[in-house]
Amino acid sequence: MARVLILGGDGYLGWPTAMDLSGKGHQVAVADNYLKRDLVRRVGAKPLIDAPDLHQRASRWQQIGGADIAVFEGDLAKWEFMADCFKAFLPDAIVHYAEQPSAPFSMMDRAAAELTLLNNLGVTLNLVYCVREFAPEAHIIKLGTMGEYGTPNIDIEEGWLEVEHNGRKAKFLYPRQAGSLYHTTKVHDTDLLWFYVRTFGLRVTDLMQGPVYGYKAIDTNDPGLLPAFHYDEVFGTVLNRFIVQAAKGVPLTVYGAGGQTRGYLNIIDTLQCIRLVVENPPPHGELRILNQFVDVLSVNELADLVVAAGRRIGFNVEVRSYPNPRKEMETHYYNPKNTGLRELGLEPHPLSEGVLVDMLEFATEHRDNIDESAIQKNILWSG
Ligand code: USQ
Repeated sequence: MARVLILGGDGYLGWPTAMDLSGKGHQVAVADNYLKRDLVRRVGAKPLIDAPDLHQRASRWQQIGGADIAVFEGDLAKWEFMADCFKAFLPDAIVHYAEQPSAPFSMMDRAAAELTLLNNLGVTLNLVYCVREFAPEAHIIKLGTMGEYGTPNIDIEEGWLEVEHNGRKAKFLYPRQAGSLYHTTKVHDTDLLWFYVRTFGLRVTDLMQGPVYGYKAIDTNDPGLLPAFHYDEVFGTVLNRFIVQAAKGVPLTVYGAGGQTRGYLNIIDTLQCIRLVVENPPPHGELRILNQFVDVLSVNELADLVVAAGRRIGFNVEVRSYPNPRKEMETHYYNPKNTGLRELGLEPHPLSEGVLVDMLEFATEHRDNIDESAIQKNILWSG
């Protein structure tokens, strides 16, 4: 059993990861400064249901029989705070979610771009040095994104590409061309980690994750333990947004032609992937890159699935094409590999009508909380 420190433990994925690992017998600590809550407020949005703070959630977890989850509140971009967390907890593994996670937020204006760049890279650099100074055996598990690769016109490999040039061969990081400043900071993270793996001999897993959907990560109906579920334009991922739009009776917001294709996964599978990676660390001096998604779908296909699931429960879901606020290819080749996590033992939960109906029922139950004005604010990539 490992001592796992979760950076960004308050987020949509951070808190569920904490409960899941704790429930499986690992000793868990979470660290966060509630930056995302603050940014969500700043853009005039809120989650579908309010999430209690980390101390409250950790004590609810204990009340339902969970083990102690240690809570550190503070800014991980500040060296002293992260160093104190490490000295107090001495982790065997660190799951790094502590980044500004929204592509639209990073494209809002100069100040948002600066916050995204400085926070995301600052936390990653502090993490590298904390591991070197206080926990040199520890395994860094970094959440990257499939968006690092962009949408190239060739197959997407798992992190690396063999190149043959003028009769000689070498292996490089797969070429990256991100589509937002947020995604670009993830590219920078990967470069930074690869540099320090080569230089300090760290052991790192960099997970290229696609957009996540779902509201229920572990088997509890306690609303205080559910993930913070966002549906606004800035912090909601596309399928979670479509579900809330369908529950509210507003048309689904398909951007442009809707042929944009990504690799999606249920939050349940995110937790499974993290657990498998925690329990199977790579050797020192290795940067292991794994593509973390289950279903490859276009935005149009997602919308069609939500329409069909809605019909099953008597909803008449409308779909509308909006002028695309982003700069991205709207029809493109997309063939990413994802064998690494299956080899580690991932048992995927593909997207099904049953899952969509369950999500629609959840959103409908909280329909009165849906703020229609947060759904579409039109943050233009071009400024
Ligand atoms: N989209 C729509 N309508 C909407 C919202 C999105 O058509 O109302 C489209 C977008 O244009 C895009 C696709 O759906 O083509 C996915 O958008 P998204 O907002 O679900 O995903 P993205 O902005 O790429 O970011 C999300 C998470 C981020 C994570 C990333 C994985 O916010 O933290 O890294 O998914 S990935 O997309 O693979 O890079």
